[in-house]
Amino acid sequence: MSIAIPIPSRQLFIDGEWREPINKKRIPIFNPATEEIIGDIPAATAEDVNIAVEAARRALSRNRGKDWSAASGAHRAKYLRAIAGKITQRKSELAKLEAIDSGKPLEEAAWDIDDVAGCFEYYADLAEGLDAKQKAPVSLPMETFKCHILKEPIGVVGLITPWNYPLLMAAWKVAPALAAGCAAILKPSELASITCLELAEVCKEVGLPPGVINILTGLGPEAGAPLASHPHVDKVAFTGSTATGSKIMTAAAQMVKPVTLELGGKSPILVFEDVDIDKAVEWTMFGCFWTNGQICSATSRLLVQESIATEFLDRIVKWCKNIKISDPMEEGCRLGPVVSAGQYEKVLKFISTARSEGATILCGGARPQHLKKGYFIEPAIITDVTTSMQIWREEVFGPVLCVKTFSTEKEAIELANDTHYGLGAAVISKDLDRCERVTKALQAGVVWVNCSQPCFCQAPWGGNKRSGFGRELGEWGLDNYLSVKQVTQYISDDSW
Ligand code: TXE
Repeated sequence: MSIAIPIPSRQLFIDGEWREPINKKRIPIFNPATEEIIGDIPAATAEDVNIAVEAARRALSRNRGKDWSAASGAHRAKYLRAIAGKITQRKSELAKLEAIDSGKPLEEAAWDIDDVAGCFEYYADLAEGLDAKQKAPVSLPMETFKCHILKEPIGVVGLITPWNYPLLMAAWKVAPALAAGCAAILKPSELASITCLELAEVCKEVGLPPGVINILTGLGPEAGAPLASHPHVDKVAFTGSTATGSKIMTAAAQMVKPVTLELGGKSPILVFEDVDIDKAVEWTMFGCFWTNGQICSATSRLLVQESIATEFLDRIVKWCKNIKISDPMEEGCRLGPVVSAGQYEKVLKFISTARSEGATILCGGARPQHLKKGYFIEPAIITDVTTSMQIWREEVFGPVLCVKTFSTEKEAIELANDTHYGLGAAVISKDLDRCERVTKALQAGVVWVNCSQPCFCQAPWGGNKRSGFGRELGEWGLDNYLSVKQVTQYISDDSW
């Protein structure tokens, strides 16, 4: 039972206007719950990217940037608040579009839209605060010189985002970029772009100056690659796979332009024997299966202490068997389909490889019997895993949890850090001293203690190792889009 909602038909958003792509091509949109085509989006190519970059540069030079980059932070904050207001007004519709497009349960999509509005509000506050931070003095060891710093927008920025949190990942980049006074070109994922095109409509409605935000939908190699390598794009921020992140970094390196990369993960959750089992089960399940397991920080490797392993596994298997898997628009849905046919095949292949390598699929890992169509996969719990198996080492990005047991804290930490990735990690224990020790030992950019996945736009987000570098959100997110200028003045008694 799918709730019908009209899918808006949009064009590319360039220089404050809707424009057909130069080659007039469009990409079909699939509803992952029904496998039906429900609309299409424009397919930008390098020519459209060039036009958008020119528009963004004009936005920064128009009136010498006075209406945007050289305006006060307080001026820009008004637009950010207006965007937040419009998003909140359209929350119900945007959440439905997000659920239909990405497959995430409607309830979760509605939380995302709240977070999107909250992110724009938060960066409006930071934009206002930016004015007071200008001309911050730097103390020098010589009185004959004085020094201060100016924080200036970095320029035109290319923002390339994924499909798991389509509008929220866009907000994490667009809001701080605009707060800083940059002009942006956003390239959302071709697998889920609908709400990002609605963001364009919102920006048009609030009267954002033309060219300040340009939104180009299209394929990665055709629209994303020319954006990343464009000589007049001053910075690139990317969230997505490690393989694509590496390509973007290579392209940026040719121009010596800065990048921030938020890439894949294989995050562990460490459950010690002293836990409250009910709470530990809830956080483990939420950490792994929220957004259908398609979260870069999903705690997809469970490390559970031997003494409670049997009971814990029984409990999580029961939880998996009772979860409501359905069309994301259905009330009470906890697990929808994965995003696409490609992702569906990829996840099933991971599971069959794990089986052939000797792992045990304790439950799930196949299409639920009651759903004949759609990219649905029952949540899988996988045991008898070795550290050399693909399922232990590589990001699956689907409803799959692999499990290993440990006997000591030292062993748990070693297993947790046995990965090329370093995005998230969680530790669950009543012993807070232990939590602190383990937190320090974990190689991850985000550590959750007695929880997994809560995320606040005030706190820094990002990873280590092959999960990327740079931090989004909080003040760190704003700094991504600011350039620091040193101004040093010679103070002399001489007349000159
Ligand atoms: O990712 P891509 P895909 C992981 C997850 C998933 C896998 C593949 O494991 O199974 O990546 O998903 C754009 N130059 N994550 O193929 O390719 C692309 O159009 C410039 C983790 O969707 O990384 C999209 O806008 N851009 C992740 C964006 O990059 C290019 C979230 C992400 O797509 C490009 C999503 C190119 N050459 C997937 N090629 C996370 N960290 O949250 C593609 N793109």
